Amino acid sequence: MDNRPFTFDIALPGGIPSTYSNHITRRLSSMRGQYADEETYAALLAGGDALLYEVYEEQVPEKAGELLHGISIVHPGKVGDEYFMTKGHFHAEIATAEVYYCLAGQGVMVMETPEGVWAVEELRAGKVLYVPPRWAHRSVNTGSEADLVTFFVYPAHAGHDYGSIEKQGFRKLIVEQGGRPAIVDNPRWLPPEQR
Ligand code: S6P
Ligand code: ZN
Repeated sequence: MDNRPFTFDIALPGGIPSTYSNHITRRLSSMRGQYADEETYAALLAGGDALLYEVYEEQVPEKAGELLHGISIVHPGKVGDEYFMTKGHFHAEIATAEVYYCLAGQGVMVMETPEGVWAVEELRAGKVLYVPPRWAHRSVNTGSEADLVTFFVYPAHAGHDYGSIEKQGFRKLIVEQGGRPAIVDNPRWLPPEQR
């Protein structure tokens, strides 16, 4: 691709970009081992491979200096009492940050460092979230009907490291309790010195 400036539109209050070169879809089957309620996960999967989230990206060269950006859409739903969410990752180049801007919906970003320091921040339309270098991040849709739509931008050489999150998940889970989202401990999570 050439390196001329380019523009694109995203219909507000949160839609699909008018142009994009990459569309990533993630279904229930790609989240094996990620939801705490494994029985409900297996039962849901037996009934069909639901589409959990989608990413629309405009591709740029994946090298330092470039910025990758696009739209992430997490659909509403739950596995047991745990809300639909992204897999979550560290950046492979761990010292790279990311900015999210929430365009529509309700949710949270679950984050943690390799040392196990954690944070959960609310996402709602209009909210900007800065994910600092070294913080793994996962978007969770806590809405009952609407998509959670965010615009993201991060260094194009950052890459994705899914490994440690796939093994044991994040330290905190986001579950529905009494009709509201709650932050609870992940029983599978171990501190770094016990892994
Ligand atoms: C990339 C950025 C987002 C996520 C997307 C899907 O650094 O954080 O584009 O890739 O939200 O999440 P995941 O964890 O499946 O890549
Ligand atoms: Zn990221």
